[in-house]
Amino acid sequence: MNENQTPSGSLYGEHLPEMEAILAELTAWIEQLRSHTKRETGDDPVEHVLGRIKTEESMRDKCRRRGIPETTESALNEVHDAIGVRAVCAFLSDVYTVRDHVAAFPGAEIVKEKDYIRHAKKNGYRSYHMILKIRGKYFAEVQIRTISMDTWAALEHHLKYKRDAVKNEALIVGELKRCADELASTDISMQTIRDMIFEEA
Ligand code: 0O2
Repeated sequence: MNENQTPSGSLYGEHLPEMEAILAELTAWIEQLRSHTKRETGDDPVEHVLGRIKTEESMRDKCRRRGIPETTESALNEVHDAIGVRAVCAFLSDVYTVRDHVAAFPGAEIVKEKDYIRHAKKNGYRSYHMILKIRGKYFAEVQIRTISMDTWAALEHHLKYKRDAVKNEALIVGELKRCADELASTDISMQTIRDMIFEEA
């Protein structure tokens, strides 16, 4: 998900301005949590937030992969990540703090939630995913994860596109899984240390 990607717009048609407004509001909502928490505790629960409207090309690709027509109806109602936000946090507990805050986004209903942190995918992928329906009309996907999960997902994503060109795919897949599990274990240790430091004496 690249920041500031601008779609050419024809698939989204007249809906694009409202989608962009929702994206800006959702991002601002998370920024509000950051400034509030920083004021209250001195800590920032989020390292960075990225938001994008899925490019037209990427939306058409996704429709083709899913065997659905490349129409506004598909882009708005069948595919649920035309509006996408990713929040990256330092600590596991922050992921769930952000989750609760996003769940309270005005006008949003949670239509799907997947905790790939407590239930990691077989390849080692970890992240918290939410699909929101906003103002009863527009879907948005929010991904919330730690820095290490984010780094891992970016590396694994390259494999998806290079699969035919890489040698030793099985070795790479195995090593990625090992790294994912080690990173998950480190995330838990870091959280434990943080909790101990902030424990009331
Ligand atoms: P793209 O090209 O990124 O837009 P579902 O129908 O809900 O069961 P779906 O739609 O795949 O399954 O949703 P899921 O599993 O919540 O995944 C949504 C997005 O999370 C993916 O987008 C990826 O961006 C990311 N993601 C999920 N699994 C993996 C993974 O194993 N590795 C990495 N690097 N990212 C992952 P898409 O749909 O792939 O499309």
